[in-house]
Amino acid sequence: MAPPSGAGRRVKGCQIQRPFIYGTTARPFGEKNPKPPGIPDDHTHSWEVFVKGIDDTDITYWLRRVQFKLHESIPNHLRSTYYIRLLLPPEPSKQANQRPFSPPTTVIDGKPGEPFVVRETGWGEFEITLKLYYVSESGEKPQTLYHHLHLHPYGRTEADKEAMRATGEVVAWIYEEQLFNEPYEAFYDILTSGALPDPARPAGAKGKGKGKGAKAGAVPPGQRSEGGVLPRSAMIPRTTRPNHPFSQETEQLEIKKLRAAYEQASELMDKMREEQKVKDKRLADLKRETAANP
Ligand code: SLL
Repeated sequence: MAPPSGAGRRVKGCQIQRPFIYGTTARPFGEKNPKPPGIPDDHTHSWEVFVKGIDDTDITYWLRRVQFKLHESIPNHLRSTYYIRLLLPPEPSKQANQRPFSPPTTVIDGKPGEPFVVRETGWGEFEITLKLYYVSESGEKPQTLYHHLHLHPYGRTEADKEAMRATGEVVAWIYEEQLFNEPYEAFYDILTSGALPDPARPAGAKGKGKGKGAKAGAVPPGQRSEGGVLPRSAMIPRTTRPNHPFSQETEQLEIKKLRAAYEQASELMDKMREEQKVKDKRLADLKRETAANP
């Protein structure tokens, strides 16, 4: 792809990685999730599909827009979500008992870190196509991801499904890492402009966080947030917290599981090798016997 104007050269031998999450969350309509007026009778669930930063950190400095392609049975099935911080005119008032209008393009106006999201209701599962558009400085072509919308509890075992059912939510989230290979210099500068304090959290109070003057939740510039993640960094949180399942802790658990599986496979292979040896010996004995007694 031609370099964006003014992007300059690429930073050779450099690879920058940024974690993010995408996926769907679905909730059946019922007592805990009452069906709003105007929603068609055959709709059984409310659901959302999203792309967001790990630990809800802002990713709009590298991701500009997400286009969600939904099932064609859904009105305006192509949805585009921009994240631009500007003031929007107030929403037109909704008429009672009418299906809410779903605009094809949404400009999110919220605090940094809010997800690129589409919220919908429906009755069926299908595959969603997510097209990620990067900031122009990156010179990157859009990337397409596919994600199955799960409305019904799933898992390898009945117990897994039951555990998911008990939460009242069907969560299908994927942890992903975006790699930027040899980024253009201008983009490299954006990516590495320094881990910034989260603007949503007030900067560090005087008195080094001690005493009455310390504001609750204050994060001095350049220091880690509670989850251990600095905006504009490649960090993942240290520990798992509610609604933040991807962390160093999860990673360690996965590594442990992989190690255990590897050891189990190695043991099985050793056992099979031993069995093979016995069989080879038996075969050689039989051949010898046959040769001796033709
Ligand atoms: C299925 N192959 O049969 C899938 C199709 C389509 C889901 C699922 C429509 C919602 C609306 C809706 O839920 N479509 O009317 O907006 O399961």
